[in-house]
Amino acid sequence: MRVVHSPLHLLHEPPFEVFSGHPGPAWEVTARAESIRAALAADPAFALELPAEHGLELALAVHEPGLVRFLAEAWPAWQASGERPAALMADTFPYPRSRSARRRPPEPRAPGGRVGYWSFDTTSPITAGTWIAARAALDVALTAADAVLAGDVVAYGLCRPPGHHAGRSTFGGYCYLNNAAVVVARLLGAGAGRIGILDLDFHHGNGTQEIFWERGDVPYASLHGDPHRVYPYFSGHADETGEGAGAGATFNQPLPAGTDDTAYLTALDRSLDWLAGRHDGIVVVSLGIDTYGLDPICDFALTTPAYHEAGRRVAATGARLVILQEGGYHVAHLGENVRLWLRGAAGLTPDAAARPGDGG
Ligand code: SP5
Ligand code: ZN
Repeated sequence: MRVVHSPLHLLHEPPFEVFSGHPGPAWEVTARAESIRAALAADPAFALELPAEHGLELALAVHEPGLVRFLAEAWPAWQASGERPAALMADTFPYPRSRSARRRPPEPRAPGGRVGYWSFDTTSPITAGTWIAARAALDVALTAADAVLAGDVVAYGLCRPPGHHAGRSTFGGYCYLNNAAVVVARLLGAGAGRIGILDLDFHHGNGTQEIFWERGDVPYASLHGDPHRVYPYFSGHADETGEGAGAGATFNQPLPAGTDDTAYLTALDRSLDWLAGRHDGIVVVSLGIDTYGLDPICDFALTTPAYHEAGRRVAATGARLVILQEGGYHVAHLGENVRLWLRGAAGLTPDAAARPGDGG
C-alpha cells in the first residue's frame, strides 16, 4: 500500500490549547505523525513516499477564499503587528446571535480579530509553520487520492494537521484545511461519480458535514461520541440528515461513553450498509484513532484488534479507499493501531510479531 507523508508537518508545533477552562499543552503534537510513520516504515507491506505539490485551486473551491488567504497571511501579519506570543489564537468570535443573525459582520483588520472571524474554537493555534504544514497535509491527501485515481485499490495519506473539523469558512479542532473535503472535490472533478465519506474519528466531522450538507452526490456517514457529551457539541446528532439536494445524504450515529469493540463494529456495519449503493466505487475514510480505550482525551473503549477488524470490514465492501489520518492522541500505540487498520484494509492478517508501542 502506498503511504504518503511529509516531514513538513514538523513545522506545525502548537505550544498550547485552551479547553474546558484549562490552558494546557497541545494534544495534537508532532510525535503523533512520527509514531505512525515509524510503525508503517517498519512493515514491508507499506511503501512510503513524499507528496507531489498540487497548488491551492481545489482548496479555494472547497473553502471560502478569505479563509485560505487568512491562513496564508496570519502569521506574518501577527508578527508585523508587533505581537510576539508563541501562537495566534482567537479570543472573540462573531457569534451567530450578534447584531442580526442574517447579517455577517465585516472581517476586522486587527490580526486578533481576524483569527476569531475565521475560527470557531480555542484549541487550534496558528504558529510560524502552520500554513506550510497545512498545505503539505493537503498535498499528502491529494497524492493519496491520485494513487487511487491511477488504479490503486487503497492508499493512505498521513495527514497532519488533520482536517475534518475545518468548514467552508472556519478552522478549528486542530484542523485548518479540510483534507478529506478537498480530496472529494478532486475525485468529483476527475469524474469518479458519487463519492462516499466514512468518518471514523471519535469527534463528529462538523466541517466535512457542513461542506457537503446540501450535496446528494457526497453521502457522509459518521460514528462518534454523542455531541450532548463531547466536542464539537453543536453537530453530529442523529436528526442531522442533510438538506436540499443533500436531504437524506448525511448519516450520524452518536455513541455513548464506553463504546466497546462489539458496539463500535455493529455501528460501523450500520454505516457501511447505509453507504452501500450511495456511492460509485470510491470512499474517502477520515481515520481517527481517538476511539482507542487509552486515548487521553476521548471516552470510547476500543482495543487494538478492533482496528484490524474495522479496516477489514471497510475494505470488504469492495469500495476503493482513500484513507486520510485525522485524530488519535495515545501517541505510543497510535502507529500500531493505524498499521493494523491499514493491514486489515489491505486484506492482510495482523502481524503477530509486532506489539503496541513497537512503532512509537
Ligand atoms: C481531529 C481531532 O480529533 N480534533 C479533536 C479536537 C478536540 N479538542 C478537544 C480537546 C479535549 C481535551 N480534553 C481533555 C479532557 C481530559 N479528560
Ligand atoms: Zn477526533
